[in-house]
Amino acid sequence: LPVGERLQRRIIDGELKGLEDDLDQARLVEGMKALDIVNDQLLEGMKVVGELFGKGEMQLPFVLQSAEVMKKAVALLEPHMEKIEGSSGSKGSIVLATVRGDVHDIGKNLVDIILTNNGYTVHNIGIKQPISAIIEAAEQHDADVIGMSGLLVKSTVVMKENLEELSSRGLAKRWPVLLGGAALTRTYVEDDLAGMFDGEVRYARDAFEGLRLMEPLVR
Ligand code: B1M
Repeated sequence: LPVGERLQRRIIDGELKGLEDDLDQARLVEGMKALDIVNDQLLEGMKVVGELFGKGEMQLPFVLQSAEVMKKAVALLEPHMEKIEGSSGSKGSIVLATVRGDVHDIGKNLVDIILTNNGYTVHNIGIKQPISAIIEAAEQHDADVIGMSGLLVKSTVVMKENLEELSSRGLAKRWPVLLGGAALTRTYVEDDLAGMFDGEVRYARDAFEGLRLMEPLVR
């Protein structure tokens, strides 16, 4: 198999052994960029895992193994990702969390890496975070933006409740909110949620859209 397909296969099979060699080959021999490896190969593999799991053709412990390979691969690639060199100071800051009840953090951590490498300060407070903890962190760090991630359909409801909580505490105008995660849709965020929230809420389909949105959101 070509190395790209081999990497996809590793994610699907949860196969760690030889991962580093394949990543080196992809980068150094095939000349693939670290971020392209993530987007074009690793995430493609993860998509298949999600489909298999959704159809009941893959059991949870194997999904977990796939997630481990994904995490390891991202960690190995991270030092090779393009960074903005010599940018003095931070372009702004964000508190990043996976919402209450949700453990999925691969996407959130990818957002962390992309934003950090591009000059933003990221306070990544982890998974299963209630809105009270998110607000506390945003206050403590005087963050410019609140970022919430969640992959479960349930999490889209939690995000709505979180926005309501920000509103009821009079904090809706204090932080613009960036939302991302597979169960969200642009219409849900930009029509439904934006319609009920008296602050600013934006949807990012992927980490790069998150990066592009940071500049207008940091004020
Ligand atoms: Co779970 N899981 N999972 N899972 N899992 C999904 C989400 C699911 C769609 C799979 C399926 O059924 N096909 C399904 C949800 C169904 C639903 O809600 N309708 C599901 C389920 C059901 C569950 C459990 C309930 C299973 C169970 O226990 N029976 C359970 C949930 C536990 C909980 O949260 N309370 C569970 C557990 C797990 C594992 C622990 C095994 C593992 C997670 C490991 C980890 O994250 N540490 C896992 C995995 C790996 C997946 C799939 C297969 C892959 C997710 C992933 O990492 N994708 C997933 C299927 C799928 O998504 N297709 C699935 C790669 C990642 C880079 O993408 O996070 O979407 P993603 O991030 C993207 C964008 O969304 C965006 O940027 C990233 C790309 O650039 N983005 C942001 C994300 N956050 C952002 C924030 C931003 C901006 C952009 O700004 C703030």
